[in-house]
Amino acid sequence: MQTQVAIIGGGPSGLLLAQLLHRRGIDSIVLERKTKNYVLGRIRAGVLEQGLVRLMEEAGCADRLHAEGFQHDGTLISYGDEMFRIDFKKHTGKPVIVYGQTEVTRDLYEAREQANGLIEFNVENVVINGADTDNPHVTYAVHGEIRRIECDFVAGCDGFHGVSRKTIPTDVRREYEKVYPFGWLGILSKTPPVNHELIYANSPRGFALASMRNESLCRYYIQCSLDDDVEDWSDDAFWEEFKKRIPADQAKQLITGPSIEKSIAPLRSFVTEPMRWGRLFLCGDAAHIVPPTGAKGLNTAASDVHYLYEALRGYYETSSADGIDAYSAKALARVWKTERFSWWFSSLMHRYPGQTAFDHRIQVAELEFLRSNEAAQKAMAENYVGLPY
Ligand code: RFL
Ligand code: PHB
Repeated sequence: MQTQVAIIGGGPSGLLLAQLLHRRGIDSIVLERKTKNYVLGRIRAGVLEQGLVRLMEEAGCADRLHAEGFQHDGTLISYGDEMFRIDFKKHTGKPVIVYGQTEVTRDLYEAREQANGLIEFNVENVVINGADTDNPHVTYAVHGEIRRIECDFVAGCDGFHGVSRKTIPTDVRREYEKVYPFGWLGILSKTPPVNHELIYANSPRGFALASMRNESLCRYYIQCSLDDDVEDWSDDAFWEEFKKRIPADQAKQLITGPSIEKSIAPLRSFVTEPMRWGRLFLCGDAAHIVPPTGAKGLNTAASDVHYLYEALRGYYETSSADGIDAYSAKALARVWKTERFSWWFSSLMHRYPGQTAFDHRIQVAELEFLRSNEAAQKAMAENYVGLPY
């Protein structure tokens, strides 16, 4: 088979890139290791920056997002029973949109199907060959049959555990990592949100987050130990712990119900450099991970897709390699700023094992500064709604 861009990974990065390229007449094939239902079953991000909304519009996939997404003009931050609001609209003029990653992915799959875009599911043993030459090709197996794609470029959109990053030789690749000593236990439940805005809570018992998908579907998280087993957390135990971590007046109005999904995610900051090797480009979680505090993972994947889409358009529409040559540096400049924000917000909101009384007082002082200082609120709001690209 032959295509212009071979895309490894059918998550949101790969699908969005494929659909954007398609609208400009650039051909691609997406290779996905799992089934479509498996990909759609992963409950992940819930907060979209305007940049991602704009890309979904350009991809022709934003109708449902506009009809069903919720505009949030601010967020709530609590410590103990104190709570304050960061007003995004006032400080930046921009809101964020609450719309699940599952729905973004579903809309993109639908668009790819309507456009008869080729997505190969259940692929195994993907190997990227000749990425440092002018003629790369990708081989893979489906149901035991070996297949081969000749292409101009390879987009590595295959997440943290994919093959693309590992294709870049170790003497070229530099990795930066910070692993946090806790995880997030998350549940999804068919209950109305405790508040119409998200609550990020720093409590003496650890972090909690009240998020949502719509007016009858909630996504709540609590900081947990990395040794915890999800099977050991009953719904009742989750609700009891969650209530203790949000302000008492919020806990009083919390409506609980059975969970329809429950999982534990570890927290990590990770960046690989460079994000391009010859004709291979890394996008999204394949190149970097942020802890979920601040909702930046999917949104940072979207900014990579934007830079790569512009680079490939430049190549095919005006025969310019400038965008391609600048891709890694441009993407990384923004990635590191979102890494900093996610690390800062995580450090402010969680309890760390071994944290001293001094460390805690510093957290409270910083929260009180944020509560009372307009410049600090503006900096927080600018990062939360998304840095420009
Ligand atoms: P994905 O979604 O991991 O998709 C990669 C795809 O590649 C496939 N794959 C392969 N295919 C072929 N061959 C191989 N060898 C392959 N290896 C892997 C995989 O099956 C998969 O389908 O990466 P992508 O597209 O870059 O998207 C990134 C986002 O999924 C991720 O950044 C976010 O979910 C992170 N995240 C959040 N981001 C936000 O912007 N806002 C949020 O509110 C937010 N909340 C979250 C999150 C992530 C979480 N978890 C569980 C990690 C909340 C949580 C709990
Ligand atoms: C979510 O709704 O899953 C979510 C929202 C905000 C975050 C992280 C996750 O910071």
